[in-house]
Amino acid sequence: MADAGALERTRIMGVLNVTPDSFSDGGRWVHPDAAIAHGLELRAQGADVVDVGGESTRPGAPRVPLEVEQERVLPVVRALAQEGVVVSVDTMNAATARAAVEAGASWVNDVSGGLADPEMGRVVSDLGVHYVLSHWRGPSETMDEHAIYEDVVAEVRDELVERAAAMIVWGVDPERIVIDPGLGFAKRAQHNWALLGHLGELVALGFRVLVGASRKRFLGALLPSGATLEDRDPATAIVSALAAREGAWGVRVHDVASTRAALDVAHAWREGARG
Ligand code: PMM
Repeated sequence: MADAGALERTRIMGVLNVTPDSFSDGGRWVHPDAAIAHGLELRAQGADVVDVGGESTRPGAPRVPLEVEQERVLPVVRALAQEGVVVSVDTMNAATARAAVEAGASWVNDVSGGLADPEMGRVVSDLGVHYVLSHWRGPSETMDEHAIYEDVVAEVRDELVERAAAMIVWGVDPERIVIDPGLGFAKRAQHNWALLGHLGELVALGFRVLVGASRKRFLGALLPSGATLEDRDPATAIVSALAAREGAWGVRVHDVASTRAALDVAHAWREGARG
């Protein structure tokens, strides 16, 4: 069969939360040296981008002052970028996005899709960086109240398109936008599964799509009671493989090694289908 060119590999964004209270890894990487070492480990395991966050978004989490967020993330962003790691900053704050890019980040991952800070569009456009825009309906403190949908797939799709259009009006290059269904953000388990089951409808919009299912509660609900957060990693890896099959551009995960293996299988499988 004629070679149609190499298949694109699904990218891995490794999670590095420099917070005392993230649901999945809170407290483990608060010290900058530990965070930097873990960021390097994520890259060694196969992360294409390391996503550094200083504000927990677990349900009910309070907002963190800007200075605290920046004290947490900037030294880690700077050190990892100096080591040649491709760094993303996970922030809803335009000032933190700007400071992190000045420290070497080349991605801004904004779970609020530009809704939390009206300056975000201007800053991302100015900086010319890649921008992950997630579906969001309000801060973590109150997001569960907004998990009300008649047709979750259509509503999330339309709200993402609206936010992407707003970013493009600010001057953000559409090629630099990655959309994300924001699993768990104002969504119950059935909403997350509907969005995953219809992921192709987001991919069909033409933007790159990122999926962040890693270790989330809706995966834990499939496991026996007493299962730990790490016990959710095999389910996360399977989501990664299935998301790749649906055409996702990338996945955001805590355990890079298991997702790397799952994506390698998915890639070989797709190559096999072309032979
Ligand atoms: N989820 C969390 C944080 N940041 N960013 C993106 N783009 N997508 C997500 O689903 C997402 C995110 C939730 O918290 P975690 O950092 O502990 O996974």
